[in-house]
Parts: sequence; C-alpha cells; structure tokens
Amino acid sequence: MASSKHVLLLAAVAAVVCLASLASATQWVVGDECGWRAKFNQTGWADGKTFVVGDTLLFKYPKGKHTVVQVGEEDFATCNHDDDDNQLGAWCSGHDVMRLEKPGKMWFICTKRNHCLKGMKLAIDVVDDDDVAPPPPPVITFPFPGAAPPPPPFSWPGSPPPPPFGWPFPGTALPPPPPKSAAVRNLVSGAVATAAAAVVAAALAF
Ligand code: CU1
Repeated sequence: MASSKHVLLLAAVAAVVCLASLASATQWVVGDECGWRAKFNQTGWADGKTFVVGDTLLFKYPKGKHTVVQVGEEDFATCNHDDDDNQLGAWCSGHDVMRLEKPGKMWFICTKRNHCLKGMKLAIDVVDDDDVAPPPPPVITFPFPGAAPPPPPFSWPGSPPPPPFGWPFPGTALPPPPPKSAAVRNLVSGAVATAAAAVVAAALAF
C-alpha cells in the first residue's frame, strides 16, 4: 500500500517537472497575429521580450510572398541579401520554426524585393536560461476560517478618535445639571433660615 503511494507520488513529481520544463520554453509567433509581413516593424515587436535559449520563433506568412533569411549584423543593417554566402540560414515554407540554440544576437530579414528596406526585419537578443530570473511562485490562499486577513483598524490615521463607548446614544441625553453655584447658594440659605428659626424659637421660649 505504502509503495504504491510512493509510486504515485513520484509520478506526480515527474509530471510536474515535465510540465515545468515545457512551460519554460516559449514559442514566439513573430509579429503576433499579424505574422511575418511587409511594412511591419518587426524590430519593434521584439522590444520588451526576453528570448531564452530553448525558445522557438515561428514565422507565419503566405508561402511564396516572403522569406526568412538569417544574416549578420552588417547585412541586417544594409538589407544585403545578394550574396548567398552571407546567409546563415534560409526558410520559405510560410510556417518556419527555428529553435534558439545559443545565447547572442540573431538577425532575420525578408529577401523579397525591397521588403527588408521597408522594415521587414527582425533582430533579437537571446539570453541564457540561467540569466533569467524564475517567476515568483503563485500565491495560494485557502479560505480557512480564521485565516481571513484582519479587518482594517476601527479608525484611520488622521481621523478624530472615536467617542467613548456608549456615548452619545440618540434620545438618551441627560438633563444638564444645575449650576454648581446655585446649588451651594440654596444650601447656605437653607442653613441660615434654619439657624434663624432656632434663634427665634429660643428667644420666644424665654
Ligand atoms: Cu517579405
């Protein structure tokens, strides 16, 4: 029982490793949905993309209308394709896939008349797999009770502090207390009146 579990675990790990290695290689469709076409700034298409050894380029175009020829930097700049010796590689199937085998710059042009001069050219810089930082692992969250993020604080910074708990409630306002001086005055006058009454009573008694 335990051994079959181990076999299943190993198979799962192997599958994950295979998927990860497959996912790490990218097939770049040159020009995206527009494909490899004339009057299209293929050099601009490559901007911001990271081409890694092991990736593939796919040139899609109507067969016979264009070509894909790999040349050196100088011939790329001048669109020189007259000399076959300058060609490092040539494709014309309309669905040309090439694997990026080593790091370094690669230059491609179309050899149809004036196409290269009108911008049908592509330069890429291929980097080693080791030079590319792996993407951060996805953050997985589980909806476990108690695992919810803490609620925001009751008051935000800068807001006035909350009133004391239980005050004020609507409709329960207490009547204002009498002025303290009036209460004291009432007490004093009451005491004076009582004393006066006692003195009068004592005088009448004699
Ligand atoms: Cu072309």
